[in-house]
Amino acid sequence: TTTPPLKVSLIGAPSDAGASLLGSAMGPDALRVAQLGPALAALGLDVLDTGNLSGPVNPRGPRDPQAAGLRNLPEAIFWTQAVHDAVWAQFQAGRMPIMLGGDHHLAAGSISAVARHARAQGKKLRVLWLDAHSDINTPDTSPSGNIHGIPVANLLGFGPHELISMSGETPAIKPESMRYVGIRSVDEHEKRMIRQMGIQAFDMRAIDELGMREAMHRVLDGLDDDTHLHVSFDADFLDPEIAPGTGTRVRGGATYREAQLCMEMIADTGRMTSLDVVEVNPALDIRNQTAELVVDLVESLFGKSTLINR
Ligand code: HAR
Ligand code: MN
Ligand code: MN
Ligand code: MN
Repeated sequence: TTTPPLKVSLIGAPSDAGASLLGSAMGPDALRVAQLGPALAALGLDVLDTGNLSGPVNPRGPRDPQAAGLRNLPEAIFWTQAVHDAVWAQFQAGRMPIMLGGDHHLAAGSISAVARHARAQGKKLRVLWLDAHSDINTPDTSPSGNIHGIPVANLLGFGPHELISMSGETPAIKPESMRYVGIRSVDEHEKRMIRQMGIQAFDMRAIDELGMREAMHRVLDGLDDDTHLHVSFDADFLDPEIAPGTGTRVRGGATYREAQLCMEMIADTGRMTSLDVVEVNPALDIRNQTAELVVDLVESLFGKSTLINR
């Protein structure tokens, strides 16, 4: 007997409204140029590219006192809702959503839909946040006013009402669902928030000390048939030497081999049910190498491996 192919849907979300440096809005197309769809199809997946959502451009707004000091809040609200709706629609169609950003503010939309889906199925949720940053500022604590620095707080129920209520009035996720991997640029207020909420974090120091293998073993511990696994992959998780095409580079990120092992261990669980790929910025890249690297890693996330054929 043959198992039917996994059905995945690419959802382009070309918005950089959450960032100060423009260009991640071209991320979905950079990933298409790097052959994301064909690469996944070659692994045997049924791939549907739903194209790009449309919405407002980044108006490069100032910090707005009416929006608790955030920039571009109306645009971020529009995009977050659009992404929520598109991700929800793909779940309804029985397909696995892959959201292509765009900057990371969009994950408040994708993951709120994932949480709604998990809740509707009576399942638990685990979110892996692969990033240099913890993205858990609140409007009050954000040093920049950039909304890509706040989506984790939004998902936990902190922030402007429109960014926290897509999936209902209760917070989309609980702190115990979250796992950080690779963080190394965390603001003081964010550290306090992570500690207060008891969020499990494997920062780069933990990865240095434990190795990626043991870190991922712990991150993936306790997943079962009743758990939805979402991966939110920010390109700046990777070391900037190998992934220069992203807006907020932080030295000391995951090496190529560390990132491969991380992806392979997630694939081995067979439990990933949704994915974000964000912060690829071709305007800052050299010959699309960052998108190409990200595609290579996403292939590993879906089980491409050196020796074992599925
Ligand atoms: N922590 C900083 C801020 O809130 C920088 C956030 C940068 N965020 C991203 N996403 N690139 O991970 O402004
Ligand atoms: Mn991020
Ligand atoms: Mn980041
Ligand atoms: Mn390849």
